[in-house]
Amino acid sequence: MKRGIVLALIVIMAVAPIVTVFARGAQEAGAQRHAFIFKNTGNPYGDKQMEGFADGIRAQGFEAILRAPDQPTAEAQIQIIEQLIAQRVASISVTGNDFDALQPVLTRARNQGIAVLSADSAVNPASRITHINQADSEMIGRTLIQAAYDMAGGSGDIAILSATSTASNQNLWIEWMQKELAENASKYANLNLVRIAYGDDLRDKSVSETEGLLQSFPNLRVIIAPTTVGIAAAGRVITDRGLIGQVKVTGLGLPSEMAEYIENGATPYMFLWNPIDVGYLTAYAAVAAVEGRLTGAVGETFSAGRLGDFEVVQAGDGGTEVLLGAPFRFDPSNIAEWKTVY
Ligand code: RAM
Repeated sequence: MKRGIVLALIVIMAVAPIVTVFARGAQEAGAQRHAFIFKNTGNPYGDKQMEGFADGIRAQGFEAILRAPDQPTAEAQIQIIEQLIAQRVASISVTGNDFDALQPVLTRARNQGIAVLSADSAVNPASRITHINQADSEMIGRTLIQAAYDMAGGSGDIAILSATSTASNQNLWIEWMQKELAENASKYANLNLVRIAYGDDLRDKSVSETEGLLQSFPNLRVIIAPTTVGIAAAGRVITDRGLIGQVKVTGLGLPSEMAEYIENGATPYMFLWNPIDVGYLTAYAAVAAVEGRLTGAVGETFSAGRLGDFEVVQAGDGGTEVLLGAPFRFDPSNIAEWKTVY
C-alpha cells in the first residue's frame, strides 16, 4: 500500500514539469487576444456579427475582445483602437465608420505587429491586410435598384435611406445603385431617385429621416434602406402611418426585425447575408493573418472552420477581399423559418 503511494508520488513528480509546461503553453495561447470593433452599439446586426467573431475566435482556442462606440464615428473608433494597441492585442478587425480616417491609427497598430483587417464596412487598402466582404457590392447595389423598379411598377419617386454618410459599405452600394440607374437609363427613365437620406444607423434618426422623406415627397413609391437599422425604422413608420402598399420598403434587413413588415406587406421582399457568418469568417482570417498564413495577397486560401475554405480576391477599391457569398432574398415564403435565426 505504502509502496503504491510512493510510486504514485514519483510518477506525479516526474510528470508535473511536463504538465506545467503544457499548461503554460495553453495559457499563452489563451492569452492571445483578437479584437473586433463594430460601427456602434445598439445594432442587433452588429451584435450578431460580433457573436460570430467571438465563436470563431474561441473555436480556435483564443480570446475575443468585442468593442463598439456609442456613436458611429471614426473618432470614437480611433479611441478604441488606441486602447487596443496599448493592450497589445494580436489582431484588430474593424467595421469602419470611415474609409480613410482610421489609416493613421491602424498604421500605428500594424507597425506594432498587430494584424489589421476590416469586415462588413471596409477601411482603405493601405490600412488593412484584407477585407471580409459579406457579398459582392455590385450585385447588392444593382439588385436593390431592380427591386425598387419592380415594387414601383416601373415608375415614380424612390429614395434611399442610408446609414452614416461616411459608411464605406453603404456608400459603395449606393454608387452601384447609381451606376445601375445610369447604365440602364431607358429602362429607368420614369424612376426618379429623389433623395439619399442618412439615418446614421440610429433608430430615432432613421425614423425622423423616413418621416422627412414622406413629407418632402408625397408621391414616394419606394424607400431603399441598405441598412438593417434604416429598413426596420422605415417599416415601422410605413406601418404606423397606414401607408402599407402605397410606399414600399426594401433593402437589407435582419429577418428577426423585419418579419412583421414582410408579413404585413410593408416590405414585399428584402435581402441580407448571415451576419454571424461574416463575424465567424473574420475570426478565421484574423488568426490566419497573425499566424502568417494570410498576407492578403490575391489567390491565398485559408480554411474557416465550419464555413470551409476561402480565397483572397481582388477588391474594387484596389485592395483585396474575401467574399462570404451571395446575398439571400427574404419574402413571405421563407421569413418564418429565418426570423428566429438572425
Ligand atoms: C447595418 C450596418 C451594417 C450593414 C447592415 C446591412 O446594420 O450598417 O454595416 O452591413 O446594416
